[in-house]
Amino acid sequence: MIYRKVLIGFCVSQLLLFTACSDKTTKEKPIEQEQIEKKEESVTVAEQKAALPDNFFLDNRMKLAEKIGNGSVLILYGKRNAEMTVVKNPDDQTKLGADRNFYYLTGIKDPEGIVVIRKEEDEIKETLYTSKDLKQSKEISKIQTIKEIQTFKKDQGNLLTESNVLYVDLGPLERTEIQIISELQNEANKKGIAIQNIYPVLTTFRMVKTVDEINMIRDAISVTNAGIKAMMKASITNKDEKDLEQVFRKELKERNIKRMSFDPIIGGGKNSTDIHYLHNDQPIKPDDIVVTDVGAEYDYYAADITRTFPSDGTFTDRQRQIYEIVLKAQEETIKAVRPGITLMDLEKTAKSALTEGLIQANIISEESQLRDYYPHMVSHHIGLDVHDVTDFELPLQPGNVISIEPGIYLINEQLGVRIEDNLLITEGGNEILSKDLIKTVEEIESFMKP
Ligand SMILES: [Mn+2]
Repeated sequence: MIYRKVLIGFCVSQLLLFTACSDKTTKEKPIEQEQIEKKEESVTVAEQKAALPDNFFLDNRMKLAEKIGNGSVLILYGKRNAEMTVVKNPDDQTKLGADRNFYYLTGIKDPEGIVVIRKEEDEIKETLYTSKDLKQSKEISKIQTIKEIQTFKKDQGNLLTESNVLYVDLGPLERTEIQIISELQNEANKKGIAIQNIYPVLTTFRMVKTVDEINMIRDAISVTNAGIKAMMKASITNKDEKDLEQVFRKELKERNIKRMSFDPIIGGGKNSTDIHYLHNDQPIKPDDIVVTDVGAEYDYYAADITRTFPSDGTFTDRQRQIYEIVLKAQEETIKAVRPGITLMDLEKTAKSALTEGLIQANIISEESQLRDYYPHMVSHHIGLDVHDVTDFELPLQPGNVISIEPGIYLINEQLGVRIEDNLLITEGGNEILSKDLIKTVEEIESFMKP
C-alpha cells in the first residue's frame, strides 16, 4: 500500500480493508505441491503465534495516565472513524473493526464499546462499556469496572462532574464537528471544561512498537511472504489476476489468518502501472510483469509487502532493466534508514536514486520529470493500521516500523515495478523484517523455474 502524496497530518486516500470474495479456488498442480512444502511452515506459525502480553493494554493506559493531569477524564469510542479509511463499502462497519486507539488502550475489538478513564488525586478509575462478554472483556482489558453498553446513556450525565479537562479523540485533524462526541462537548462547553485531543499523545505511543507488537507484525509478514511466494509459483501456469488473489487468500486461510490489512493489489501488464488497482480480475499475458502489493492482518497488526515478478518466470531485458533500477533505489533507501532520519529524508534518497537510474536508462533527463514515473511516496509507518499513525515532525526512532517501497511505472510500456519491504528501526540502523522473501532478479527467476 502506498502513499500517493503527502498531506499535512495524514493521508486518508487509500487505506482499504478486507472485503469478502467468492470461494472459487484454483486447481493448479504446482500450487498443491507448494502447499505441501509449506505445511511445515504453516504448523510452525500456528504453534508459535506471537501474542501480546497480558498487561499490554493496561501498560498502555498507565503510560497514558502519566500524560494527563488530575481532574481529567478521557472518553474514547470503539467506533472507527470511517473518514480515516476508504473502503469499498464504507457502510460496512464490521470490516473496519474497532477504532485502533480504543483497541490499543483496551484490547477489546468492539466498535460499540466506550472506555472512560478518570484521573483524580493521582488515582485512575476506569470503566469499560461494551457489547461483548463482560467477564472476557475484564480478563483481556484488566479494567476493573465493566458495564453493558446500554448503561452508558444513564452514566453519561455524571461523566463530567468535577472534571477540568475532557480528553477525546478528534483524530489527526483538529476537527470539532464529530457528531458522536458533540453532546459531551456541548456539556463540557457549558461547564467551562477544556477539551483536549488525545490523538497526538496516542500517536507518539503507537509509533514506538514493543517487542511483542513487533512479533505480531513479524507473524503477519511471514504469512504474507508465504502468500506471495505461492502466487509467484502459481503464475507460471495460471495467467489470471483473480486466481492469483485466490492463491494468496488460501495461503492466509491455511495459516488461520482471516483478514488482510488492505484490499490486495494484483495487477498484470498495464494494471501493474495502476498504483491503486483493485479489480484483480484480468487475464495476464505470458510476457506481462505482475505487481502484487498485499498484506496479512494479525489481530489488527498489518504487513504490507510488494513484490513484482515476470508472469512466466523470466524477466524480459526491459523488465529487468527497470526492476534493477527500482531495486537499487530500494537498497539505497534502506541503507539510509536509521534513528534520527525523517520520512522526508528517505523520500529524497529514493528520488535521487530513482532519478539516477532513469537518467542512465535515458527515460528522463532531470529529477523534475521523475513525478511522471514515480507518483507516490517511498515510506509510511506500519502497525495497528497499514498506514499507521504518524507524527511527521518526529524523526525515526528505535521501535518504529516502516515500509520502503519505491516504484517506477512506464504506462506506455504497460510496465510497472514496485518493491516493498517492512523495516524495524533499531539502535544501529534497521532490520528488514521481510528479508526472508526473495527479491533479486536471480532469486525470483530461479524460484519460479517450474
Ligand atoms: Mn505500503
